[in-house]
Amino acid sequence: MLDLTEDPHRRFNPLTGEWVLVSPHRTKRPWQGQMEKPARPAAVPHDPTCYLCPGNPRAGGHRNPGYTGTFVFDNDFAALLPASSRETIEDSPLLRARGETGICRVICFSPRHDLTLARLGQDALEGVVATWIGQTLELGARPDIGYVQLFENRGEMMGASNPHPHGQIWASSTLPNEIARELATQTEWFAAHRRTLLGDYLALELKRGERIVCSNEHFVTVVPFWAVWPFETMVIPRRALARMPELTPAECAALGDILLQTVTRYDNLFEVSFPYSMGFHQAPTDGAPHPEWHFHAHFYPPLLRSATVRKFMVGYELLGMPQRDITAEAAAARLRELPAVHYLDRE
Ligand code: H2U
Ligand code: ZN
Repeated sequence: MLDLTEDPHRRFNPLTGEWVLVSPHRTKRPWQGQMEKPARPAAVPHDPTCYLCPGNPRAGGHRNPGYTGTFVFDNDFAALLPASSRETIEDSPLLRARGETGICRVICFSPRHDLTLARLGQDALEGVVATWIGQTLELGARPDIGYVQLFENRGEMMGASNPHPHGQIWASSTLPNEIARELATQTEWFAAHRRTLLGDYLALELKRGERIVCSNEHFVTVVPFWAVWPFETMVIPRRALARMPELTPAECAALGDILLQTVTRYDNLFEVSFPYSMGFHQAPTDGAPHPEWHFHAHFYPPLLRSATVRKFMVGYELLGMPQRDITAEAAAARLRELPAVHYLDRE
């Protein structure tokens, strides 16, 4: 009998169509490799050398206004440009290239240099949600934008360049790989069942409970059955909706709340500013309704067993397939049992 808590096995990710190798018996191996230095939140509310703080200069001669809520600007080092060539070059079927256009922006979540999403407070978080919605509407309405990716890189370990609370938007004319994959799998599921893939998945998770981290009236955070990163989670709305602007006011508030609950637990896990890449997956902004698409967020955090030992995607994972040691159920149980109050706000 296969024991998912002990025996090596594969788990299937129905959103990407890929498998992950799970090796639960390996969690006890010793670590003599690189140790990360634990991330501490910035100490000062305003840093005169920070290019995201209000009133400070940025690259390229721009200066930030004295903003008080969120602040969005065009990335001074944009990876995509709105007016570049969209030409196709296919001299050979083995040498194919296409020009890609788009718009990249930076969102400051708060004027406060020393805060993170976990400590912004509910009102400010709802302001961030409103900004994400506004940007999705504005960029998604453009005929040259087919998809709006909202994301946050947090912590040096994930490549964030600055501790000031901020996220990015990359809006592209074509669909990124992950979105193309999720579109295909969700379309296929909807065609077969007339319900969304993630709606059916969430119903299963709610029945079993073992991978649920936290929830509220409108959202649930789970460690997905097929998680690759040790403490990977997904935030899934109970109602199937395709894009962020379809959230009702009550759902917007609930999204702020579930993000707060989720990142607070992350920070409490090792009592550090927990690094991750997170982002929202919404339907393409092609004007179609996309009833198959179930809006959701992914959190991909790299930390493994302490604030100083991280997971690397190397070796077999690069050459074969992703692998994890701690099971999704064990990771969910640890996150679920953590206090809901941030460790820095505890007496
Ligand atoms: P990350 O911390 O996730 O790298 O995001 C910061 C972004 O800010 C990064 O994409 C941009 C970088 O290009 N940036 C500016 O647009 N202007 C600046 O003056 C510095 C950084
Ligand atoms: Zn700052």
